[in-house]
Amino acid sequence: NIKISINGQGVEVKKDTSILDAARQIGVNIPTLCYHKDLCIAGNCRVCVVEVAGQKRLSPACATPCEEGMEILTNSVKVRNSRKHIIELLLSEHNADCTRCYKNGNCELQKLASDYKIMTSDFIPLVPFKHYTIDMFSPSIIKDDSKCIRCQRCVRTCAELQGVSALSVAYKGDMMKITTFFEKAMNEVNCTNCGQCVIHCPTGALTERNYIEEVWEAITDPSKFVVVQTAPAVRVALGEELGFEVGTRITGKMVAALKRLGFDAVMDTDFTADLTIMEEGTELLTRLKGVLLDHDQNVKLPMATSCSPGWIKYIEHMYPEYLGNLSTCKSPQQMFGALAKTYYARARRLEPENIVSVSVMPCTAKKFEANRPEMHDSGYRDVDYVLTTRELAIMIKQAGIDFMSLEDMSYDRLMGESTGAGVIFGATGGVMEAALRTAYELVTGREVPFQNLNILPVRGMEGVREATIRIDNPLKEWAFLDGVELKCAIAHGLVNAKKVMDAVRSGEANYHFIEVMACPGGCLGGGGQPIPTSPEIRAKRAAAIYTEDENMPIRKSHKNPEVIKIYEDFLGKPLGEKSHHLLHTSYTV
Ligand code: HC0
Repeated sequence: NIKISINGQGVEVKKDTSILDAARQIGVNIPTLCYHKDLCIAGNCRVCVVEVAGQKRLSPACATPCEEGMEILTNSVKVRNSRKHIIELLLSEHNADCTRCYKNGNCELQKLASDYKIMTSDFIPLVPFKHYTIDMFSPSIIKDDSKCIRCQRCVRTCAELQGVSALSVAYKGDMMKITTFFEKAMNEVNCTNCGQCVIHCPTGALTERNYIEEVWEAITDPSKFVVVQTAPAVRVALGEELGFEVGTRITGKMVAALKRLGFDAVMDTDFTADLTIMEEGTELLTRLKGVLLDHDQNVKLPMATSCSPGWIKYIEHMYPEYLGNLSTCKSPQQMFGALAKTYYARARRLEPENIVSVSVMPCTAKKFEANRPEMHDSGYRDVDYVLTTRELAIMIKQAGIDFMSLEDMSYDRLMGESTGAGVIFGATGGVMEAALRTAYELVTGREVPFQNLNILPVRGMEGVREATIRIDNPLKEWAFLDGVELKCAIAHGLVNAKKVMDAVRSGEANYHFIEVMACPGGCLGGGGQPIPTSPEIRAKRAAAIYTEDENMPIRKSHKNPEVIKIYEDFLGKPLGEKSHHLLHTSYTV
């Protein structure tokens, strides 16, 4: 440990602690812009400058390690003047039309300008004299260069967390900009639509493409029957936008709010998550049979999960030769959409063309997924509009609903019943855990004891995790699996997916089953979730998901009564003809 002083207060810190972290340790907040806990240090915005005794120049607190005896001032006149100048300079290049900005109220630059009471404009505003691009071609993300402060958080996010590098820095000096390959539109490059850039952008330069008005219109149209589904990870994050502590579960209040908003039926993506387990689990067993028993060269292993649309886009761009390894299952969102306009329509005697299918997702890539040409198997567009968690919070606020005081309500029936297995889809490793709970029982005919339902090796926040499950004494039908060690891998954040896929490609890894979620932490850290994000926030949301699972009366997908019913009444059996038509697809580049 070393001793330093901050604003005259002595503090002991570990060697190499940054001045920024040392100050936070004693409750002194130094403002930042380019700094983000998820990312490497850039030190380029200079907003966090501090004065260190004996040094002529100010030092960036995020990029300066503490040294023994350092005397630091975080709020001297010199620091304040410099910081104000930097904010003014940033504002002179920023389209500060705040009242008309989508990020109004949740913009870090706006907050800084407010905290430092920037009332003057000593610098010539550049915005009126420059040509800026506003890219609105993507169904998921809007990129508005007039709001960009060139902090490069998005560039680092796309490279470091996702290994995609769709965004990069081009040109120099005042021409410098954040752009794509050959300055193409976001939907023409290798962007996966994950939206991690959106939740790491401090301003309104990157935002989700929102469909709030379209959904309001559908709700108020008396000829439309509007169904809404909510993804597993929304219930542990929506509360953050509406006054609750991070990690609060608000499932019942969310359902009540959706009913108040005027949706005709409020249902649960977790139901189709359970259905996915039935379909994907059966597909895995069929593939294992094809390889291990029939030695069929055309059957591909490892099988990879296919529910994260950012991951699908990534594999299409980066590993197209492995497209055949993706499970043919559509994501639960899309299964839900296809069933809403077929199974549900038939049961409720509704005309499918009058059904508007809305989903609330923690994800911006789900907007892209719903827009894919493959997703019309109901005969219509399966999911009409995708709202993020943030968009739902906006609608709740617009409707004047006092969210805190809402009484809990339950999902509507038919496609609203779910299990703990469906809930944990929202956390990295959750699909794997849910699949293992069901596959073990189907293959062995033995029940997983309640105390063994938490499959801990697949949980956690390590970027890549591996687990081996040995199968002993299976039922006769699965005798070829006796003694087989099922090798599984889990990756979250596309940079980690790359590690797994490179190991598969080089032959270094011989997995049977891989789960990939495009976003750090899985969907709970999705690009449509409340801002800010950080490792601590994601850990709290994950804990809430596992608590939700433990509180569910049924925790295995194959025990979901509505899943059993849909096979009896409509689908027949997993991988049957109807399932094949409605619930499965294949992707081509
Ligand atoms: Fe997910 Fe999903 S779990 S991708 O992370 O599988 O977005 O929450 O809705 O579809 O169920 C996101 C979350 C979903 C889907 C489910 C899967």
